[in-house]
Amino acid sequence: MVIIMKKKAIILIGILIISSIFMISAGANYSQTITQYPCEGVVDLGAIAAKDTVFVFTDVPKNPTGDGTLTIRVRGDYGDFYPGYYSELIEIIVEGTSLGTWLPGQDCFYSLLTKTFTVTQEQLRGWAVDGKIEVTLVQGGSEYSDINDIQCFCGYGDYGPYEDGCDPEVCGNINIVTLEYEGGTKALPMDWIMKKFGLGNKDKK
Ligand SMILES: [Ca+2]
Ligand SMILES: [Ca+2]
Ligand SMILES: [Ca+2]
Repeated sequence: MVIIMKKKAIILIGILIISSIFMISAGANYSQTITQYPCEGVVDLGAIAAKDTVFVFTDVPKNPTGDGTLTIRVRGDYGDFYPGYYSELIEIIVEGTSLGTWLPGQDCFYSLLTKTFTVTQEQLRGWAVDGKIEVTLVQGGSEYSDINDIQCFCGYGDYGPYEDGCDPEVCGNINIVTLEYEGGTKALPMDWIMKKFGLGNKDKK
């Protein structure tokens, strides 16, 4: 009887150690920032030519432990929106789901303009199934593609220098996205633990 009790105690300690290892990995923080240039390769900076930017976040935790944030920082021709006439909105689309549109509200602003979206634990879990989360910034907004008016003139040499002395050719038209959330890459393998330690079928013969 004493031997059996000892064995059970060892098993319990084993489960606790395994659990805590998984709990630690589950609490890891994911934070990655990706920068894209919507006017890269554009020659006529006055033309309506800014391209949609795509951000692929890799090695994302598949088991978010809570909600997360998606932070968008931009500089460019993002000052105005006039329904029916012109749109300098940005639409934020994650894996086919639109988080909405944002009007940064300034053309060629000295500092980066910032907007933070909350993304839910459930959304993150769905998006992260394949280990990566893809974000697209649609220039002008998909609903307003006919009146998209985002140009690339903030890259002209007579603008800037921008914040931190950055050259307009580099920083004039810029999209930066940061994804942050807490999560683990693995789930606690309860089935394996139950089977390994012969727990959970006490009533069965
Ligand atoms: Ca403008
Ligand atoms: Ca995905
Ligand atoms: Ca414009």
